[in-house]
Amino acid sequence: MRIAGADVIVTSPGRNFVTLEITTDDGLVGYGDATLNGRELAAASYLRDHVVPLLIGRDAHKIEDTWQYLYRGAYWRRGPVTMAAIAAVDVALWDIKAKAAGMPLYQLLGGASRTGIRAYGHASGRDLPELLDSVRARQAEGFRSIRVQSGVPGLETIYGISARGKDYEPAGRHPLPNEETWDTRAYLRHLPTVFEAVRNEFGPELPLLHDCHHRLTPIQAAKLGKALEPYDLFWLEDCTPAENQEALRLVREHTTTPLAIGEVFNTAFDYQTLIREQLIDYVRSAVTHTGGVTAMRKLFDYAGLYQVKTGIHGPTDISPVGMAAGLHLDLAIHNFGIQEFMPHSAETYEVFRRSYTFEDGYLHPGETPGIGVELDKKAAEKFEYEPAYLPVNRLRDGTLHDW
Ligand code: CS2
Ligand code: MG
Repeated sequence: MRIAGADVIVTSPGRNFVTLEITTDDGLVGYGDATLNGRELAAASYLRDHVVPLLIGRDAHKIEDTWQYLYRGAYWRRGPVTMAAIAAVDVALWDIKAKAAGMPLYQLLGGASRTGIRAYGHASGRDLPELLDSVRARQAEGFRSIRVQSGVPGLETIYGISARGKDYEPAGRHPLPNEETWDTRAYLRHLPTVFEAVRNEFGPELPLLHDCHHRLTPIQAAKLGKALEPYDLFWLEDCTPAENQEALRLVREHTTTPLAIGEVFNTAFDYQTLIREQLIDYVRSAVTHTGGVTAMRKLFDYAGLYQVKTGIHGPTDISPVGMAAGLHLDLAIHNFGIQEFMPHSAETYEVFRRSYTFEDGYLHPGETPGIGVELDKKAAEKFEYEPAYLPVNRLRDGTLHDW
């Protein structure tokens, strides 16, 4: 089975997505996601200009060899653009292989290790009453594990907080990135009071998560982890920027709050110290940004040796194609932890027809052969690409800070 064609589709049904469509000489079609939020056209060009010409005529069944050909063959390794492009090819080829086998992808990965995929949803509020309402709304939708993000008094707009009743979407369609203001001391003072109130309201059972979004120094992260221990978090995410893996050693020495990290990582090497020294509890990579199913499987097996579990990144900037690929891994691997799930908009689902389901707090990829997501090209054409940027973050004195 040879690759006969490859097409890069950039569409914007509610937000921008980059999708690779691979067709084979016997008529099978596979999809892969290469969406890189705020830098979409770089991934699209990498695919169109540098990868598609290499794919035509290759054996579509040779997934491992194609992965190595694109990774080692480029000479220039790693990085978000390269790894998103490789991921798109890899997922499209797994989609095709599973369709050729007449099986949902998870069967090719070893079969189901569980009946459903525990998912967490996002609750947020500018103040406590709004946040408590938001937790109740997620529970009403069926979520049994909930990420809690709260506004901080004195700060106008911050990461993770949506306007009342609206879904959170950080990428703004403005000519320049939005500017947000940040004050770490105010955040560190406020957040434990928020978790105390949420625990008082919802009791000890509900698994609660929180995302620091790379904003703290190691000692600040250690302090926060310690302060949150009474509220028994499921995890504290991205507490430090983590380019420096050693930072987590200091955090780990001071707190038993479980740590999750890695949504901006691209390869297993970004986790090498973190996993080997058991400095984290969950790996947060997305299939889309870490080189696809082939690379994620290896990363997860490596993590499993050290009792580190998974928590695949699942925001709306992972397309339903990338989401579905992750769900097949979630179902098949042994060391699954939890899956993030931010449902996409109705417009997005109009373009990406999916077979995955969410019911009673659990996701399932469905039984359709392949990954179970098809792109409707006619629908995609209606939504033209619009430049969008993630916000930037500044301290009160104007210093640029991690967003
Ligand atoms: C995130 C994302 O889901 C998460 O945990 O941190 O919301 C992240 O900000 C976006 O994926 C950025 O594109
Ligand atoms: Mg995050």
